[in-house]
Amino acid sequence: MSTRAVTLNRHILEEERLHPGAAGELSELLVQLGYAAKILAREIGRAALVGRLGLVGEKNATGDSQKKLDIFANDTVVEAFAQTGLVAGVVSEELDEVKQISCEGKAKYILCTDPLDGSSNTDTNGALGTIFGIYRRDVSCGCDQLGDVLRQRATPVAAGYVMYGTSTLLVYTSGHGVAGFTLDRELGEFLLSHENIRCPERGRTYSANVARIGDWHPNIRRFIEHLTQTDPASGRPYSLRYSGALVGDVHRSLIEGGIYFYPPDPSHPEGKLRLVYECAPLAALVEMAGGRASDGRQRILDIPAENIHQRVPLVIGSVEDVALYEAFLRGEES
Ligand code: AFP
Repeated sequence: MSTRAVTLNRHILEEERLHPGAAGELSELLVQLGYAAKILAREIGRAALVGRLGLVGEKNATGDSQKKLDIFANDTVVEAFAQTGLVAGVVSEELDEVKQISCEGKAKYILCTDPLDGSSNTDTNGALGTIFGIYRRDVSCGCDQLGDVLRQRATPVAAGYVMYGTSTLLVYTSGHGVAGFTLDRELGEFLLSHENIRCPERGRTYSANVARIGDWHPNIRRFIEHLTQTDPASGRPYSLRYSGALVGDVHRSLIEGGIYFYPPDPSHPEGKLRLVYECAPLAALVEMAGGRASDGRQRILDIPAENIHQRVPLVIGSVEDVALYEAFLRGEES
């Protein structure tokens, strides 16, 4: 192992130097995120050995049956951030309300997180992830207005995901490009493995739960027909890849190009994915890497959050593929 390898913590400190006047608080939060990710990587890896697979028998705020790992992941991430004293509140898929942590002046941040994305994959060893967005709060706003930050269409000051797959990857941005780190389990360190990630402008794969195609807008069906027609000159047909975990499908699009979409349907009239802790953090990251993210019509980061568990349609990935989806949806393409 070369000592020239860049650890996550060193990268965070180098990024901090790019923020004149930074006090190191955001860095401290990102270091804690890395720590929580290591714990989750270990526990997810041995969940079947320690009775941590399966359901807890409860439902979360958005009606999903909670898995034991959902609860463990939520407690691990919340605890890791709470102990810094820098977080005023946490918005989580597993918490009905904003969890107020501290009202002190130094608690300048709000964490929005999906602690375990793709939890329907837990018992089948499929891809899993953790999504996070860190927002700065206006400390003049009292603690009971934490949600206000989200209504201001704030863009996260840092965002990213952890992907628990064949290896454990942490991909993040704090405003200066997107970088990816692979967990070296022996060393217990996240090491820089993907420097300055740029999302290819076009891909060759699409990710969507096409079992629902009959419920989608006819223009979306035309978009899929277009993608699946054979035309080597335009790189078609695209292949279908759907992991059941947004993080897994967005990661593929970020690295190889491609598009993920989850349109509205009768059982999800607003879309399925949650704006504040799934879509907005990933939109901030993908845009930073040159990609695009919208609800099919409006940029995700321009959508004000009316409530913390608000759902929106999502299309995200390569800039040309997402733009084409939007053009089809408007009926400009056929
Ligand atoms: P869970 O985290 O509740 O498993 O949901 C996963 C998810 O939010 C996203 O990660 C997937 O892409 C999508 O939902 C899968 O939804 P369908 O099962 O309806 O395709």
